[in-house]
Amino acid sequence: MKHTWIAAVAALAFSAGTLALAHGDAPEKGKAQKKIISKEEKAFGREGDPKKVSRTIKVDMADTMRYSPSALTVRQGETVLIEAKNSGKVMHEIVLGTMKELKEHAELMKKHPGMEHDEPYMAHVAPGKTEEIVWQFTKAGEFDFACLIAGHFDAGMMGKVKVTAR
Ligand SMILES: [Cu+2]
Repeated sequence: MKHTWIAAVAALAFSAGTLALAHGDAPEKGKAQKKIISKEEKAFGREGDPKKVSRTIKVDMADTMRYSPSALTVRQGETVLIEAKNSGKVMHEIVLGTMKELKEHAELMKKHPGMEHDEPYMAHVAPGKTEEIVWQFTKAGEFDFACLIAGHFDAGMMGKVKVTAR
């Protein structure tokens, strides 16, 4: 009896190991672990260096299709860690961008609901989980963030980031 139990545990451990392998190079602990930082400048900034994070901003996502807070203020040049928590029971995401880009992206998501993408300015968060975005807001202005999962954007799951000039 004891042997059967040990065998079952070993089998479980083995399958867990295989699962981790199947995951490939998927980041396990969010973007903060990534070594190569993209130099690409977007209208709303660039990927941030985790070592230069000056502030952590917590954003909660709920099945009411709302973010809280839904309005963020950062200083131009500031690198922030956005900690996005999904308190809901369905998948949510937070995608930084300009309203124009986000609208286009949301339309694309409607046509291809299973579309997989991962960029430094977005985090897909499973129910009960927390994921991180490290972003440097290099330009002053008003930007947006939204959940582009089909139906969520249309339900108003969006927020604003105000970047104040330094
Ligand atoms: Cu959502």
